[in-house]
Amino acid sequence: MLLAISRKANACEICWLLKLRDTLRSSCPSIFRLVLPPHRRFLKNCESFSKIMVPTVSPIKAVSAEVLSAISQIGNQFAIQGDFVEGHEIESGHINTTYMATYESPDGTRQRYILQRINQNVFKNPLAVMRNVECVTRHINWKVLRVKKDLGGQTLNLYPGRGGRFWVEGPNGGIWRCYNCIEGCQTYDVVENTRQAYQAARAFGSFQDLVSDLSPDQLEETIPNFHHTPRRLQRLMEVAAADPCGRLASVRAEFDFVCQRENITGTLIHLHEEGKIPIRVTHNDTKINNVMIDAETDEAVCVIDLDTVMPGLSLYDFGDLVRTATSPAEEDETDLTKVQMRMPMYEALVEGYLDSAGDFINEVEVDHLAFSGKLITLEIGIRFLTDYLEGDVYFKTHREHHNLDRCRTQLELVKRIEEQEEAMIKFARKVRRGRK
Ligand code: GN1
Ligand code: MG
Repeated sequence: MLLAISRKANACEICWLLKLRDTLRSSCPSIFRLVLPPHRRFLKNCESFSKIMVPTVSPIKAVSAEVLSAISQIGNQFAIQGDFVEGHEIESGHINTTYMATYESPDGTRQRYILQRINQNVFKNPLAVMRNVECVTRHINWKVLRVKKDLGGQTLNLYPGRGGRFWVEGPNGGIWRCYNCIEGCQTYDVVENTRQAYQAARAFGSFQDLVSDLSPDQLEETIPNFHHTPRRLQRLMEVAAADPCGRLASVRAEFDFVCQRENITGTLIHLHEEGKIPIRVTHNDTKINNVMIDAETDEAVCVIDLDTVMPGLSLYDFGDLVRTATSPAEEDETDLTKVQMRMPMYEALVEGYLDSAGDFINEVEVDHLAFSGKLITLEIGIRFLTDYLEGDVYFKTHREHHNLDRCRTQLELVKRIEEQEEAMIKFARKVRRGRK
């Protein structure tokens, strides 16, 4: 409860909350333990960040009557019990279109479901995406049930369509699927405290652990070379050479920044080619808003957005956590002075990840945890810049120069990571040593 309140607190209220915490600690130690298990030191770290805490929860948007009717038609194609009562759009993610639909059973109980249309401009083979998602959710649910391995209480489930498959075709085409709604949870675009960072990293590490006995060959590469940073750079070069929208001149500084770092783009691919880091089943989109966090306890409950689950390098998964959890700035922040690499957040990520994935990742992977954050941040910066030069054809945009703003925050974060990379590497090694 304390943390739930603190999420919305202003600076004054935070002081009050911290005082309350101290009172609780001295007068009711048992409640204190209950409220803050088991990583108390993260609340301590949270104090130093209280000034820059920004609560951000995925916005829910009302929809037109026409869209509402389409949602109900699609929902009714799934084996959902009860009657459709309402629907909203969830404005999160740059790729798919997502709605939340509420159904009411005859006894009056209401249940919410997630209906999502796969973006076929991005996922050229949506049925392969569905096969991967089915394979991974089945594997995880089996383990949670039979082996009693759990990652946080709720798991992601696909609902069958009335035709028996786990997807249906929408009235205007498109492939739709239906998931259970993970209740009592929120997602965050910006991490508020180190406890959330620790939890998110532990959840993604647990996810990798849960699928570690699933052969990567079982999954299809739904977007070829998704995290092949040199190819991403090559694509940027091609688009820049053609400059279809005449925007290159205005982004010379960003373009040069990226080119100067060409020598690091192939590092992880080379380590893999040399046999030093293995291909595993990876999530490939581990941004912080892809983990559901319990609204009361700040514990990670479930990892979502399995569309890019594919064979990949686990470091790209850890790296995307660094990209999205260490900075207090939104991905599209225009005031670049707000972009920071907050060391305590990084430390919490390393601890959380090594707590759950530490048994199976190797020394070379540990040595590159910090580097992976820099690399994927550069890679996503390259992708936003490419899309900007191409005329915003891939990522959804909501304002002019949106992709350029996003690119700039990424490149700024690369700089901030470079400044602290040595200390970041040392920290990961220290934690690893301490656990041997
Ligand atoms: C896209 O839609 P969303 O936000 O889950 C993208 C990721 C990027 C991310 C950048 C399939 O993910 O690769 O890291 O935007 N997904 C795809 O925020 O390209
Ligand atoms: Mg995604």
